[in-house]
Amino acid sequence: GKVRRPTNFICTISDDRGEEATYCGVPISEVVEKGYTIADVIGLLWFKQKFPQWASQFLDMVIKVVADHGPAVSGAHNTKVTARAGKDLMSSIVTGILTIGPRFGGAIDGAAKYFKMAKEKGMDPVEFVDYMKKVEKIPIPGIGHRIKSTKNPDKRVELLKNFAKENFPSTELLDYALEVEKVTTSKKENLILNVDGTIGVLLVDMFRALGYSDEQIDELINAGAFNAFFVLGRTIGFIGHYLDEKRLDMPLYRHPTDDILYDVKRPEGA
Ligand code: Q5B
Repeated sequence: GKVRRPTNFICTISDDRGEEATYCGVPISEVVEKGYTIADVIGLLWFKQKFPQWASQFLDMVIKVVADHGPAVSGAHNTKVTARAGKDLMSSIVTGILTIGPRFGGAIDGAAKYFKMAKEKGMDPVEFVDYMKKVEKIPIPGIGHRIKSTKNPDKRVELLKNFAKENFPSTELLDYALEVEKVTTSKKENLILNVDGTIGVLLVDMFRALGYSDEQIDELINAGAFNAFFVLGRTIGFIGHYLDEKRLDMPLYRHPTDDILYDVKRPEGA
């Protein structure tokens, strides 16, 4: 009889063998004809499900609000400098993407992980802040901002919070994070629940409401699935900054030497 040869790859998200490709079983023409949004496509290809409207609208909002935050942030800066060195689109935007991490844009997974852990362990907000300082010895992911503060609130955070309050079945982890924010902002006004933190805790609330177990949510966080929203969204901005540099035909960038503290000492004997 026929013997099935073991395959090298397994794919559970899309199929290109028929007349047209499908996203998790949904033909692309249906995706277009039925007006699926980008968030709906993400639902099919990242999470293998069709999100309810409230979740899809939330994810659309996440992508919109993280798409760009000006030229001064690490990723946009790198993209601009690389473009000005004459490099192509892909080379320029990857230098931006590679800056996304625990301090910049990539604190979403960390925020989800630590706030979720603290809530599950029943830590009160003061205890959590103390724990992060003394045990983990890291800044709380999702807390703090260079320019946003209680006096200069982040409009993006307000939009996300308001949407969740009006549309999510529950905002349990957001509510907890806001209690933590009260503790941190009492120490320093820029230690707000930032855009990464807000997205992180709200994604936990969203996936819980969609029926995911705690273990399944942890798996998503560990796989980097929450930071993926920032990577995807901010790439829109990086491409914009790359095209801006090309349009403006900007020359090679050289950093002004008066903005560098040169502290070079000749070693003894050299
Ligand atoms: N302190 C964001 O720091 C920043 C603390 C803290 C407890 C904290 C810092 C941080 C966690 C990572 C995070 C996402 C580096 C930020 C983003 C997207 C963006 C970016 C944009 C966009 C800012 C001064 C004092 C020290 C620290 C204490 C600071 N953070 N304590 N938990 N989390 N946050 N990143 O202001 O006693 O003086 O030694 O790492 O969530 O990336 O627009 O720019 O859309 O592009 O430079 O919005 O908060 O302050 O690090 O010098 O600390 O505050 O221990 O205390 P700063 P630092 P002390 S959103």
